Amino acid sequence: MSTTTHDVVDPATEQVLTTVDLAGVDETDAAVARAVDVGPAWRAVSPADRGMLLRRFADVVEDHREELARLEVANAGHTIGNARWEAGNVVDVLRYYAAAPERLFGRQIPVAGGVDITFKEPIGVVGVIVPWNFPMPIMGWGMAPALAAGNTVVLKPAELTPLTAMRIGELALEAGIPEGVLTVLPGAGPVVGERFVTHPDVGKVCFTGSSAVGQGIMRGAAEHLKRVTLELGGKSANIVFADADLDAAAASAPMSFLDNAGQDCCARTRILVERSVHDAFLERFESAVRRVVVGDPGDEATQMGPLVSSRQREVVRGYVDGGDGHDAADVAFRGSAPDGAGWWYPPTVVLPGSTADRIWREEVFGPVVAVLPFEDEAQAVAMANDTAYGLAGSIWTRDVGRALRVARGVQAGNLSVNSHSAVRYATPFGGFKRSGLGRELGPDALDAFTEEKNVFLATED
Ligand code: TXE
Repeated sequence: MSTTTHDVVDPATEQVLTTVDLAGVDETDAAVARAVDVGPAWRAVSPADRGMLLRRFADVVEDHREELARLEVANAGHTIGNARWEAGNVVDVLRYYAAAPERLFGRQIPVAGGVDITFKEPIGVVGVIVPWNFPMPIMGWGMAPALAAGNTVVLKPAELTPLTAMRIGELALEAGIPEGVLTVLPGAGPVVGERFVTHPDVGKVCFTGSSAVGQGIMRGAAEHLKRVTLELGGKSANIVFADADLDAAAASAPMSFLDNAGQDCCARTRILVERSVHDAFLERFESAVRRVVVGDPGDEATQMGPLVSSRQREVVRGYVDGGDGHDAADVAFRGSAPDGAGWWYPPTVVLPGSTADRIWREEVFGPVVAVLPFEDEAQAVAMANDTAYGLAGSIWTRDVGRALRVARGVQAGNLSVNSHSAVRYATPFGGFKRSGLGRELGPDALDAFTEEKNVFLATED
């Protein structure tokens, strides 16, 4: 029985949308037990039929795309345009991995005395822990490859944003995914999430969230030698060289840190500009930032909505205004934000005194970007790498050789040249250094949700 509930709030209005029962340890254990029970039957579904079920799941999500998008606008404050993309991303990811059950190829390896073959076996029960910043896509990235590979899944959405995950869980049943194969379990991180880590029948934990909690999960997983994938924070660089198309670089830079109100692990929150074009870039960038439409996330014209919670807004304010022994940041200019109810925060551009400033080094997770000049290519790469994180980054230049050199030099998992695009379902996504461990999406995720088994068959006496 649930002992606690959580009020789910619309961040644009501060109105309570609904109250959700939070699972406890007993309910988590029951969901894991069910996932163990149905595992053999799910693995016994033929590869073609498992693919067909995932395709049908994608179709049902697609049929409910607008409903899911509207739900995310209300629950997370995402703009309607983004929320439609996010629901569509679940569809795309399910369709991409629907092809996988029939393509989980092993290998035949030449050896003496017999035949050696490998199989990609499911791990068993996978616990997926989802954060509040991208509830739908991150749910899809965990569950789709896990299910395709024959695992069963227990998934915990974030306390703040459980509604779309709960609805997608219902749609899975509607699509014919057998009961217990995917269980969505709203609950508190330190209760349900932690139980995934300690439960002996959960073979793998797939976590996206803060570095601090990720570290705790890895520590706990070490106790049980449990498999983990960790997708943590970022402080990604947007490097603008003097030979770049400056208009394009300046026009695209605002949404590279303002998308999802900056609550994006790939947000390009450090802009490095070659000194000779620093002022010209800043001038163009300022007018682009001021033009960003911040407001009602349900309005088609809106580009940026509110922050997810008042707590998150306090965190962001703290970084900009200082306090608790920290200096205030030097704000160069700001965009606009509505007054009144809702956890609004304006797009904010700061000019740090040096790379030692807190705002240059730490993940703010809000609509705040810091800009610093650099002298040459070597310094740009050194500055980009002078961070504990290594998730994403952008390089703006017309010189192809430089683009590749710098891309190879920056220690991050996902780099884009003359673009800020970081996520494609067919390509690997994940971080270097403290941004995480392992890769999601693309073919790599199938390896992350399978164990490779080697079988030797003797053919000689
Ligand atoms: O994350 P938490 P929070 C960063 C971002 C943000 C900060 C804090 O900088 O400001 O983290 O956000 C579950 N065992 N990112 O506090 O707590 C929790 O219930 C197991 C970056 O919301 O890490 C939720 O489902 N699970 C990030 C999920 O972990 C636990 C996205 C994430 O919550 C747990 C989110 C525990 N002990 C925040 N404690 C990204 N990489 O994009 C919490 N959880």
